[in-house]
Amino acid sequence: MKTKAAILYEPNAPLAVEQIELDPPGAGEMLVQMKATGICHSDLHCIQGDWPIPMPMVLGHEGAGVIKEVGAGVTRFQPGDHVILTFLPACGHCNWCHRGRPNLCDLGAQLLSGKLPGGETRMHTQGGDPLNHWLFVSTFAEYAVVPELSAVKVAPDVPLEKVCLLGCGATTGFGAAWRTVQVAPGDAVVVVGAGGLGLNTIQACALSGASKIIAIDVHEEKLVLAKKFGATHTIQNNHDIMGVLGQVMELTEGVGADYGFEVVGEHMEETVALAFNATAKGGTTVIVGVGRADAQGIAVSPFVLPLYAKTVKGTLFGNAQFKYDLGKLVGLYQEGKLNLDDLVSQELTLDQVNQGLDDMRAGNKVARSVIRFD
Ligand code: CXF
Ligand code: ZN
Repeated sequence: MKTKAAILYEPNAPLAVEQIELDPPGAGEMLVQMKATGICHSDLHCIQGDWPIPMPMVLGHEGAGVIKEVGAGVTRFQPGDHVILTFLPACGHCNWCHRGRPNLCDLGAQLLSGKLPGGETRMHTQGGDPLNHWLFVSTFAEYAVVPELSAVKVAPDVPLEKVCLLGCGATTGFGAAWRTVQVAPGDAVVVVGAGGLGLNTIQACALSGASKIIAIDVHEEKLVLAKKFGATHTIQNNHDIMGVLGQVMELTEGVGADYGFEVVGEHMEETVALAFNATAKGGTTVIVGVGRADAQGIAVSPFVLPLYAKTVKGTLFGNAQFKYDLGKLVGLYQEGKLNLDDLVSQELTLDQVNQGLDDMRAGNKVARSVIRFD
């Protein structure tokens, strides 16, 4: 069949929105009609040439839609089911899935390959050249062929244009506070970066009863949003690291935060240093943002770490138990306890995808842009 998709042909080029050819789903795969997809910073990393990915590639990985067709052997889904697509699959039977670490599923090793888990490509240009898949889901397209392992079913009344954010950013942000560490009532936290991920870490900390939630961002507009999501204090990062840290210390009676979250993923030398140095002795720094493949962070100091008994943790998809957590997060959204609505700064069409990417590059304009397909 033919479908419209946004293709990255070369680094730093605008995405080309074109008609492509889509093959029918193979074994274990499904054809999904996309209803909505968020634009995530990781799509921008691909465009900037930050990661080793094959091109041309159809980007997008924070989608939700309706199943139109299932391939051989798919029994857990049927046409008509509404699904959120997750940027990671979980096979359920590898070592990591068995150990309760689905975010580390062995299939992840193929995520950047441009192929589906079976090693095949279902997308082609009109001329018949293969197009690479992004994270198995390539959601910047009206229709996509995806592995069933990348889908989580939701009830038909759940607004897909909001819960699509749970396919990557929102769950990552929540998982950082709830699954990677367990923020507890009365804790003090610092969140460096109040964008599409950081706002979710902030609201998860607020829901956990953290008493001080200090949001740090370079953009004033983001700090206003941070307050809306539960930040108790905000600090504008003017790149005077010592000055910013001084303010954190003042707000925490000279102690620092129990948890310091880095949720930026760009210019990480500064933001990682901020999150780490804002963390109190005995506390934990959580690196949520993913930088360039060659990004340098801070030194793992065998003096500072033991002397202050600090822990530094990385987290992928928030270390979420995502097949379970997505249902819970959808439930919290439906109960009005989880704010996804204010994360969506604007809705766009697929033809406007480059505008959405530009707005993300600007840094101060949007938390999330969501592309809607109807
Ligand atoms: C990223 C994490 C690093 C690999 C590519 C996807 N997560 C989502 O945005
Ligand atoms: Zn993402």
